[in-house]
Amino acid sequence: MARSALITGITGQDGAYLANNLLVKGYDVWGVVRRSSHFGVVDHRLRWLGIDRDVRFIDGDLTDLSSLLRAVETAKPDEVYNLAAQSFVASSWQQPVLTSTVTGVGAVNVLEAVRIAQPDARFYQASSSEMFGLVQEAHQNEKTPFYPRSPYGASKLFAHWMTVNYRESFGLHASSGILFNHESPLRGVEFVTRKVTDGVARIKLGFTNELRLGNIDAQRDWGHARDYVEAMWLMLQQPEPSDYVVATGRTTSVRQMVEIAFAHVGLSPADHLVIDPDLFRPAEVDVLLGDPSRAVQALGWHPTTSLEDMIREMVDADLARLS
Ligand code: NDP
Ligand code: GDR
Repeated sequence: MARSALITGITGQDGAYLANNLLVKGYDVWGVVRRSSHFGVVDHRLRWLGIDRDVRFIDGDLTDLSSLLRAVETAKPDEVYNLAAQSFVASSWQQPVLTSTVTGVGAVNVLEAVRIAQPDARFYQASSSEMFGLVQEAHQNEKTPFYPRSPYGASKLFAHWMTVNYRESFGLHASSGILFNHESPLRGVEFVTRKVTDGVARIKLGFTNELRLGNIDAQRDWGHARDYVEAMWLMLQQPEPSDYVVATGRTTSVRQMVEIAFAHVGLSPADHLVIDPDLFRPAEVDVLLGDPSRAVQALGWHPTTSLEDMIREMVDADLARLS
């Protein structure tokens, strides 16, 4: 019998790539979707990958434990991936209570649903490098102390520790992937890489002449979402649950990433880039650089896509979409 997986956040970037990955592996894939996402408004990512008809949807919301219990009872999943979140760091200062409720407490609702209705299921929590925040070590690994710098980071840290707690208290096979930034043509346009590739494509096609950004000195360890969802799956195939850092081991400034995107279409940022102080955050995570050694050694995982290739792929996808 085919194994089954339940994904929260299936309409997001990672949810779409993970669903695709699991379908290729032969899983029955179920997705929790918010009522507001229905009627083709948000499942465009699944359609882009050509899998919108291969996934079974269940109405639910991370803030509603009863809907999550029903989802778990219906799907009877072997694996549960909790990817749903208010995931945009900048918005988390404007909506701190919502972010805490969905990104933090929401994860506990999913853990509770699994514990009550399907305690043998394996559980994945989407933890984040934002938990490291104010970084005190050059490379961040599983032993690096946490110091979140936003309501989002603090909410993810709560969810992370609750995942560890459920593993140790109830014996759940609950793993947490501390994933560094990962992008793709399916990335939300509010995040900086996609904002840049979409903006560069618009400038190239003559729709606009400027691109407004905030702090371009921030540095991130950027990988491709397609590679990172494979790491999620690998974690749940291990006999013992654990926590893993998933990263490329290379950090690049926003400024350098912008240059790669403009160069791909033969333009220069100097002619189009505007720094907008309103886009700076109340507190910044200046530099992130992950050490994925444990994931490489224990999971046999490694990143396959360079930042340059990924940004070019994203610019080309945005040019095609806008044309
Ligand atoms: P997205 O923002 O693209 O997707 C978020 C998903 O969560 C969407 O499907 C959204 O549904 C869903 N969602 C939001 N609120 C609720 C709610 N109340 N109930 C149910 N579903 C909800 O995120 P990504 O795909 O980029 O990231 C996936 C996860 O990994 C997130 O938890 C994110 O915080 C985390 N993460 C991401 C990283 C990255 O670089 N991408 C790095 C580290 C961690 P809807 O379509 O209805 O809005
Ligand atoms: P991040 O991603 O906050 O790291 O969280 P984002 O792409 O939003 O920002 C990255 C860096 O770019 C700087 N920046 C800008 N960011 C945005 N969005 N828009 C701008 O105009 C802009 N100008 C400069 C930011 O200040 C920041 O330093 C992502 C999310 O996917 C989280 O859910 C996830 O947990 C982390 O990655 C790891």
